Amino acid sequence: MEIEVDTHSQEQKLTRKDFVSGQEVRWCPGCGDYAILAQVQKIMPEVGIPREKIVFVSGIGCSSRFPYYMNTYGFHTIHGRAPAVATGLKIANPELSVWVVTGDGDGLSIGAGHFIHTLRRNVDLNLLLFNNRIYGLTKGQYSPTSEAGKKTKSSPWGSVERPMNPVRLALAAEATFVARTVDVHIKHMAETLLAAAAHKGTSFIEIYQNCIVFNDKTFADITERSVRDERLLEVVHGKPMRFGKDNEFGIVVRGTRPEVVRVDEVGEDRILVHDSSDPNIASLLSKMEPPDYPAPIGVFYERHSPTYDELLIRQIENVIQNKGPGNLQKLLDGPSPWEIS
Ligand SMILES: Cc1ncc(C[n+]2csc(CCOP(=O)(O)OP(=O)(O)O)c2C)c(N)n1
Ligand code: SF4
Repeated sequence: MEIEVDTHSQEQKLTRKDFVSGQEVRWCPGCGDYAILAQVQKIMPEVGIPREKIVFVSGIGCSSRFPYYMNTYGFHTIHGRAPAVATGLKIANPELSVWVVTGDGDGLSIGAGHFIHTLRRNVDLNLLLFNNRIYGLTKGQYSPTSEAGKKTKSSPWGSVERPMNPVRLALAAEATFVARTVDVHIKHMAETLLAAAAHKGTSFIEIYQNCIVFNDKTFADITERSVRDERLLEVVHGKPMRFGKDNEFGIVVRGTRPEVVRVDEVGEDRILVHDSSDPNIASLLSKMEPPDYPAPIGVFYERHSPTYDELLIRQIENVIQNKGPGNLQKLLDGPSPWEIS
């Protein structure tokens, strides 16, 4: 895809509009994808990377139409394979800021292997998973994140599968940045996207996204304005985990289990303080799900580790320094070729 070039010099501060492509947006009216697109376009000037050094890579699905709508480089690849293509891009051109956009079907069904290994390798890219708990593009089949019992065209009597929790999967894959946000909570989404952009290594964000046509209101019980304060727990590093309209509730840990309490009954000192460098806290948060707990959003976990691209490029440089640039033909010819007879 070509960037629509204008006469903006790089010194000139870009705005949200500079990241809007001329492509007609083809999502259904009211789809949560619009809000995500708007926030990504909004934060890009703040990320401060020139457009020609940014690339959005996607697989297949409604969410995967995303690169068309960004006035950056883009690559609409094949189903589930966006992380593999993005890894290649980053290694070939480490100067690029690489973003992967995937859905719960694209990233966690056909693409589950690529998803896990990208996180495990800590490739320096940003991975946004639009979770609408359904296959949108193919008109409403259940996905790996659909709730048990979900009735769809491919599960007419209800899904008998247990849903996957993408945050738990990312933590288990040793991801170095794991976060969750919500399409309707735009301020939170923008902050989370900026935190992901600042992270070196794979940053993973699960974004709860409403598919108004095939799975409307799937997250309404936690995201509707009237219940949001009581059902969402916004975790911030260094801050006590409190929620509720007047922050009247909090999380304490008894033994190994989190528990919801009234802050005035136990005292502020007992409330668990979020530490995003602590994998145990991240694990505990990842297991907290409604109706027993509020749904946590924010940066669950972040640690700094060498990235795959960095290590690989350094290794290649070292080998070239010690052994010379190599000869591909010589490699293909020997040392032990054989002929098929
Ligand atoms: C190899 C292959 N298998 C299956 C499909 C059909 N297919 C297209 S998109 C999709 C799932 C999309 O769901 P999701 O990733 O959740 O994206 P959404 O459309 O909900 O944004 C499937 C199964 C395909 N295009 N290619
Ligand atoms: S089918 Fe669902 S996910 Fe796809 S564009 Fe329409 S509302 Fe969005």
